[in-house]
Amino acid sequence: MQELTKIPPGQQVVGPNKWPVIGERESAISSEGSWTLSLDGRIDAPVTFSLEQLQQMPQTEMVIDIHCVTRWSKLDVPFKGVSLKSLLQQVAIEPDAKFVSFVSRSPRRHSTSLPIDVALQHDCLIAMEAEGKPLEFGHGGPIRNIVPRKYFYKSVKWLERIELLSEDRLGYWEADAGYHNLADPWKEQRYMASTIDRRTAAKLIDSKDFSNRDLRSIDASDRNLDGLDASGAGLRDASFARCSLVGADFSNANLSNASFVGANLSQATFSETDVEGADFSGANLSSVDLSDCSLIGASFFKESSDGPVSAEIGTAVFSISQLENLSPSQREFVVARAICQS
Ligand SMILES: Nc1nc2c(c(=O)[nH]1)N[C@H]1C(S)=C(S)[C@@H](COP(=O)(O)O)O[C@H]1N2
Ligand SMILES: [Mo]
Repeated sequence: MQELTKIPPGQQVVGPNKWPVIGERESAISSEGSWTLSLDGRIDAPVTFSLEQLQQMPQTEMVIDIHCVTRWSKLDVPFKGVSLKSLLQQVAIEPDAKFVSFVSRSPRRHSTSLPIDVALQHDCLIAMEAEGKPLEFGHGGPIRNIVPRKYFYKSVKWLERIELLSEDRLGYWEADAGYHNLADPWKEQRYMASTIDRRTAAKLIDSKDFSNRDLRSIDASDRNLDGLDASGAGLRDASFARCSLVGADFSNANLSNASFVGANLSQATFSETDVEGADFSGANLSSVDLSDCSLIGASFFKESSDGPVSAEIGTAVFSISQLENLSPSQREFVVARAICQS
């Protein structure tokens, strides 16, 4: 029972020794040259530390639960590094500094931000080790920040700059994908409110054309949307609950965290579609090919108070390698029923 209380609502625990890589990939990041970490912005005299200097500072160990917004969690992961607090104690912060932005050494200058007091309350760790080993490059090594008790998008990989700001500057996922700036997994603060008003949403739903539009968090539930064109659409957090979507085209769409609960998706197209964290419980997936979709954190059944709600997946196609990224119980469900290709 105690383990259950560690899992925030809507999250599932990954299999043992599994740690998915999310967002930017190591292949896009340069590991050339030495790694440094700068503290600048609203600071009297900016400083730059080398990796070796950081390694020689007093190290803090911390065990945290990782909760990704795409609904996977990895519990009890030990990290080691320098506390943000101890780094900030080494510089003279200007009185108007209120926010801290963690900036990544990556092509898109990935970043995320927190109010300074929140960052300190949450015991942010500038981590250089995970699970007793130097942090792997794929997981943001040699230096990443770790923010306990927030969704994991607040924990920037390949950290090279800590910038103090007088006003907040939204991070990459927050500005680009509408991720919630507060990111509390216990309150399910996954996305900001939808940006589309009801009238625009209703018009688009009538036209059955969502192609290449950004319609994050749209509520399209309980509709007949047979033949919908949603190719290339941004549909994170969208609700298609109980819709009829026969033959709909979702190719190249982003359906991260979308709800298809009880929807009829027979013969819909999911080609290179991102369905991370999407909920297909109770959906009809007859003849649907999900073999090249990103499935991290997706679910195909859930237990409800009225018993299990299962997707119909007898004729759906999955690829074995993608199934690795489901939680163990979801994977078992799919493997026992669907067509699984290597
Ligand atoms: N530089 C950088 N940091 C990032 C991201 C990213 O795309 N780029 N993605 C964030 C998200 S959404 C998550 S869930 C975690 C994933 O970390 P992991 O790949 O080590 O699991 O990194 C976070 N930090
Ligand atoms: Mo994430």
